[in-house]
Amino acid sequence: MNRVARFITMEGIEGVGKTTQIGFIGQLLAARNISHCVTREPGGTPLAEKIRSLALVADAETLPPMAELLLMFAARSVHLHNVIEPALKVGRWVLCDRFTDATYAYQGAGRGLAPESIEKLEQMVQATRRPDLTLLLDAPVEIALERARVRRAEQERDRFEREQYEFFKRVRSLYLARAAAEPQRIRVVDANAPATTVRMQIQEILELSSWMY
Ligand code: Z5A
Repeated sequence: MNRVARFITMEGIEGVGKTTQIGFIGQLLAARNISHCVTREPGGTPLAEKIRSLALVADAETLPPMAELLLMFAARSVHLHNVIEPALKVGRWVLCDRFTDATYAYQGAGRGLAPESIEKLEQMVQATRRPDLTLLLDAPVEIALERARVRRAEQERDRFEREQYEFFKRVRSLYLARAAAEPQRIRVVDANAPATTVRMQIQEILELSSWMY
């Protein structure tokens, strides 16, 4: 059967379990012989991964929020051109760990940049490309940060991982506001549950969609 290739993104604050669950979605698709690739932002190609390092690695020199925003869209432009669009064109589904909702959440709500600036870049870089489905894994900030932070010592944390509770609170609120504004595309998954329960919620969302059949 010829299914239309779908572009699915995973979002949420750090530590909610995006990386854990994206692998599971890949297994679900593979079980149905749906050709797909798993990728991430910022990054997903050798060049975009270099841009990721510029944006994430903590450095002595300040990276102004606008420069951070431009790096996110520079990486996205490379990723769209070299991975996402070619995959969708040949019928491969794309599972992407973060996309432009993260820009609204982190550079918009987190860093305080105007959403209008983000919208302009979104239009320029993506034209009409938007995710078909976004799974927003949601958990209280303190739970998610605790999960993420046991993994890395303070000096090994990147520029985002060094941010404080209030920053992630703003990021989470913006994600939830976007989900409320676009309930068809952005589906909220309760990630404050054991990984197997999160998995079941995701499976239900995907299996209820007609795309999988
Ligand atoms: N960023 C941005 O600012 N603007 C943009 O436009 C884009 C990104 C695209 C890198 O993202 C940074 O880029 C990100 C925002 C910024 N920084 N932050 N924060 P990333 O996705 O690469 O980094 P991350 O979000 O920090 O990933 P993460 O910490 O790996 O989180 P995760 O993928 O959501 O979680 P995980 O690795 O699957 O799980 C974390 C731990 O919790 C791990 O030990 C698991 O075994 C455990 N886990 C997972 N699920 C559960 C459940 N359900 N219960 C208990 N424990 C669990």
